Amino acid sequence: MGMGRGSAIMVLLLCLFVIESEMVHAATYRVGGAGGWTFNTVGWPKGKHFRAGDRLVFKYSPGAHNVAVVNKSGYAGCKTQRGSKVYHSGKDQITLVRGMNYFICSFVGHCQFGMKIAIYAP
Ligand SMILES: *[C@@H]1O[C@H](CO)[C@@H](O)[C@H](O)[C@H]1NC(C)=O
Ligand SMILES: [Cu+2]
Repeated sequence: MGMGRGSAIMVLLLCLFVIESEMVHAATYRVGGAGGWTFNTVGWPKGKHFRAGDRLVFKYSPGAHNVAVVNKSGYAGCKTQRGSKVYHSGKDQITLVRGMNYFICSFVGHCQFGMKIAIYAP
């Protein structure tokens, strides 16, 4: 008893639909908008609806800033933890993981001047 040609096509279409809807959800954001990754970016995520798999692009002058991936306490206390992943190319692309994502600039004082973002990605 085999599948009819019609059902095979239906299954194929369903697969394509599932793959495509996952791709459609992945968006790319330039952190900080036109100004890029700089001071007072802390409010930038507000009002945006991120999803796990979305990509953030951090644009800044390399050497002047960086991007450190930290946890909640690192974010709150502006501390880059030992073992944190630190990006410094000036054009860093980071994919959001499910849950909370915290990023700070680890140059002295920058995080305190709002160079930090916290993003929830369901
Ligand atoms: C964050 O990371 C530090 C260093 O690894 C750890 O001591 C601390 O418990 C972590 N905090 C949270 C809220 O996960
Ligand atoms: Cu900085």
